[in-house]
Amino acid sequence: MDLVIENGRIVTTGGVFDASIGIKEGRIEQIGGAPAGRRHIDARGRLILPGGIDVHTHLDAPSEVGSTADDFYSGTLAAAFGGTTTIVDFCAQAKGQSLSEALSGWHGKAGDKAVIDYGFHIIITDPTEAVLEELKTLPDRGITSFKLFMAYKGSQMVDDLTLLKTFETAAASGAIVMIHAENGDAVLHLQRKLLADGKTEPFSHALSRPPMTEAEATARALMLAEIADAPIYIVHVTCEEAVREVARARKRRAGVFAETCTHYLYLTAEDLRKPGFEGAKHVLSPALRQMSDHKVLWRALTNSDLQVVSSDHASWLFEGQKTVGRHDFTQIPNGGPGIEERMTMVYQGVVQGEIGLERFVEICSTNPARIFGLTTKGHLAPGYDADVVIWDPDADRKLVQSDLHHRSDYTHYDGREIKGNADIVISRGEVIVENNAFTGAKGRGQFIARKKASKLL
Ligand code: DUC
Ligand code: ZN
Ligand code: ZN
Repeated sequence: MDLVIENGRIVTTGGVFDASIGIKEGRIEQIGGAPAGRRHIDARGRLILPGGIDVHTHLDAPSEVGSTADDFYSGTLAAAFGGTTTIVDFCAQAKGQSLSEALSGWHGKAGDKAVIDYGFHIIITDPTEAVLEELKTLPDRGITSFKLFMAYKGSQMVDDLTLLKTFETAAASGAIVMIHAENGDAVLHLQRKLLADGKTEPFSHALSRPPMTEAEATARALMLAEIADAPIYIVHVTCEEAVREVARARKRRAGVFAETCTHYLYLTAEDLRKPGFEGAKHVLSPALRQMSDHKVLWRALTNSDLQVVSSDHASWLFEGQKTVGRHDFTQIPNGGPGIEERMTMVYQGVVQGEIGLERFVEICSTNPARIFGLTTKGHLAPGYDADVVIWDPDADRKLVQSDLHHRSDYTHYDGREIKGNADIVISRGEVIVENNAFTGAKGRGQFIARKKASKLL
């Protein structure tokens, strides 16, 4: 073997057990027994997890206030330190661009920078007939998921007919459609009323996007997908009202999936009231909700109404990007960092008794791999990529901005006392994080052409 991990406690969706892992040529060769190898890592007292898979990131994403702070180097570096070994990033089509042009742009951003493996979803912002035709060719190129927005009227928002046509194309070509579910008309109407009343501060963001704007769009998207008999994945579910719609749809049919994001498990709308305009750091869409929703989300993650936790890492700087909206909350770029914090913060759910260890790896790694066609990732078994995290379950530490590796100028969780740490991170058999240092190389990450959804669901 090239590498042997011994004395650790392996965590998979199927159970927790003590065994050695033998790794050869980037893959898991053997689990159990006493393999011999060129290097042995003693994982005594630590957990061995499949590397985290974050299927919702926005690296090097352009906007009117400039690009996100993290490119594919800093973003994937931060991911690795947090125990994530694969991301699926959103490649965003610019208006007038073909999907091929958009994708070659994203390949260019990632190719010589990513330190972990990556795939792309495509965000369709300009759904012309030609683009919808081109969409059919993407699954054969390893792009097996398409994202549409039901919000942001006048820019990315698409109408119901586009939703329906895209669902049909996805179903026929082996892709899954990811939906940002908020009623864009209702949000725009509420934004205008709030601004007319002089309510310009960050808290108005939550008032302009109440839970029903999310629940209505969620229900509509789920039913349109059902009409087209297509698989669907609702991104960033935040609240009880939307979870209820997902749960109802999952009872009706297969192929319905949904995620929440780390911040919706810990932050509330009250965070938008922070003084000094700091509430803008937490302007995320959909908006932050109430403490009671945290419980609902944890419960949904436990009973499988929700299957994934993603970071939705969109690292707009506070200084110079978020502050553009100082006098108008609608101008604050939506999103925040979290790629490095995700695994640790979800692990706090294990510490607090919200979820078990098996469920932790399932929602952070195994399920995202299964839903998005990463067939060699997300599990620890012979034949799988040796993407492995040696996790110290007992590490006590404080999560602070200065320790993180992202280029964002803040973290949502600054100062929180936490437990657990990704001690050693291994990507395709190579140790890339050890002793709190990066030991890999810039650009070592590989593009993963994902398998078609129809083969998996
Ligand atoms: N949707 C996302 O998925 N990320 C950031 C902002 C948004 O609206
Ligand atoms: Zn979104
Ligand atoms: Zn996002």
